[in-house]
Order: sequence, then structure tokens, then C-alpha cells
Amino acid sequence: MSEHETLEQRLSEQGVSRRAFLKFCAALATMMALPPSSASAIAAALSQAKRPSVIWLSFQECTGCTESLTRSHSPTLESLIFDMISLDYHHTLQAASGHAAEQARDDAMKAFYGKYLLLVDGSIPLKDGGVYSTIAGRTNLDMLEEAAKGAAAIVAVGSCAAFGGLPNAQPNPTGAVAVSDIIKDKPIVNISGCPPIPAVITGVLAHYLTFGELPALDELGRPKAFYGETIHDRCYRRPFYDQGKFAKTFDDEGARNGWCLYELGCKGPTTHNACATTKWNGGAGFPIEAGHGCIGCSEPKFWDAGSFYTPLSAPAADVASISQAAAVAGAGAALALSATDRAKRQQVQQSREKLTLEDLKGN
Ligand code: FSX
Repeated sequence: MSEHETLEQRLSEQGVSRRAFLKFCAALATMMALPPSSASAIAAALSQAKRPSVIWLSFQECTGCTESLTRSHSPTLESLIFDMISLDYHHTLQAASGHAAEQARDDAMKAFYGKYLLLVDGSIPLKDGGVYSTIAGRTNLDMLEEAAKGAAAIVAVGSCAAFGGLPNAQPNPTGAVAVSDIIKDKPIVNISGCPPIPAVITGVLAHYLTFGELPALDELGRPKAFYGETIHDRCYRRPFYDQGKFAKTFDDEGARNGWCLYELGCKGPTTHNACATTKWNGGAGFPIEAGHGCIGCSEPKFWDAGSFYTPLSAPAADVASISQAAAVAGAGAALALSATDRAKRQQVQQSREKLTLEDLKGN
């Protein structure tokens, strides 16, 4: 742990060239839907940023979120862990075990009190005193409350930590809840998805490093840069939707022609996430590209929202009705915000040659 080292110093020690660093900043700006001119402002801020201590707690989950992060491609997991942040505690990835592991968490909490970032994946079981998930003999609730006290901000990674996720699905036998159901006095960002997109996790961390605060959030606490639009908004099959061309089964001619999967239950129209643009596995594709509809995993209660293969109730040919359905699902405000944000960005791009950090913070 080296609290006083800047990222620039760290990168140069690692042999990362200035050119590679600027390339990374440009990729970051694109990923965060910022104008290209913002890359230099990001580079200036990031190069002087101190590597924050990060404590990562894993509760009731399937480890899919960590699996997702280890497939992060931009920046890579290696640079995320060793260059951007000081990952001082992570059950799955740390070398230490037993008492030494718990000691590492205690030490980091004391040394960086009020300054560390707390990342949490998994939900917190409250039923029967929280006995359904414990670490070193302590309940998840106990450990979360203790670690949250000294955290500068909390990142809820995955739909379980953000909304309760799979453990919270009816009948919710363990009384699973989200981080924000328990912690009320700290800034929290929800990076939903089961699992979440790795580039979104690293993008949020990079934003925090650049601006010293969490990014602008939607009404569900998700970063607007990544969750401001629906999968449907950016889906490459959208032209077929607009033409009324729908696959009726997974192996009919429509499916073979790549037509819209709406009638096969795709939840893209009511699901906010960046899968269609950021994609998965190093940009190789996303579920709809593999021939399966979106299951809506980044929205609250998606496990209890009916069959993954039942079409949304809105008439397929009526885009206005789709927007209405999204509003019923609580997504209307986010759609409106997304339009406002796009307009703001366009305005800044048109009116200025150079952006400052102050300009970017408002977006
Ligand atoms: Fe949940 Fe993550 Fe789904 Fe799994 O840690 S969001 S079940 S991918 O692992 O919490």
C-alpha cells in the first residue's frame, strides 16, 4: 500500500508509456460517453490521482461478479488492481487467508479511515440473525456496518448488492436485502447486472479517481453514463423491430436472419445497461448477438418479473407503448434523463473546443 504515490509514478515504475496511458484515457472517455476532447482533462487528473485503498466484501452471491471483473479488458484487471487502486482486501483474489486476511482488512480500515472505497458484491441476509452467510464467524450485516463507517463511498457491484438480486427472489428465504437498504449515510453507486459489465466496474472506479466523486446517477443509483439508455435503444437488431420483423421461435427463418427477439421475451426495451455498446468478453458480443433475448438482469426484481420467454406486454409495433411500459417499470425518468444528458453533451461538444474537469462533473 502506498498512499502517497500518484498513478503517474506507479505507471512509470511499471514501464507503462505516456502514450499507452493517453490511449487508455481516450478509451475511458469513449466508454463513459464523454466527448473525445475530455481525454486530456482525464489524463491530467488521473496522472496526479492517489491510488485509493479498496476493501472488497463478498456476501450472498455466486462469485459471478468477480469472475466478470477478471475478464475486464479495458483497463485490464492487472492494471486495475496494481496500478489504479490498492486492493487491500478481497476474499477471492487475495493471497492471505484466515487471520492474516482479516488482519489485512482491519489494518486497511484503520490506516485509510474515511478515505477508502468499499466495494460490496452479494446481498445481505437479515433473517434469523443473518446466520445464512458469515465470514470468520461474523454476519455479513456486522461486517458491512463496520466497514461502511470508515468508507468514503460504497460501490455495490452486481444486482445482488444493488437490489437484492437472486437471493432476494421470492420467497426470499434468507431475508436478503441490498446494501442501500442498510447503509443510509454514505454515497452509494449501484453497478447492477448479474453479473455486471466489467468495463462498467472499472469505468466507475476510474471516474472516482479522476473526479474524486461518484459519477452522476439515475433514480436507481446507477451511473447514467452506462445505464442512461436501454438495451433496445442501442441494439443492432433494432432496425428489424422498427420494420416489424420478429423471430417467432429460436430456430425459424427470422431467427436465422437475425430478426428482433422481442416476441421471444427479450427484455431489452425496459432494461438499462451498456451491453449493446460496451459488449462482453473483450468486445466479442452480448447475449442478443448470441441469439438469446435480454433477461433484464440489471433491473430490480428481474427474477420475479415473469418468464424470460414471455414477451413484454406492450404491443410490439408501438414504440410509444414501449416507452410507457418502461415508465411503469420505473424506467421513464431514466429515459428522460438520458435524452437530457445527450443534449447536454452535444451542446458542450458544439460550443467548446476544450473541456475542463468542471464541465465534465456536471454531466
Ligand atoms: Fe449476484 Fe455477484 Fe449475479 Fe452472481 O457477486 S449479481 S448472483 S453474477 O455473483 O452477486
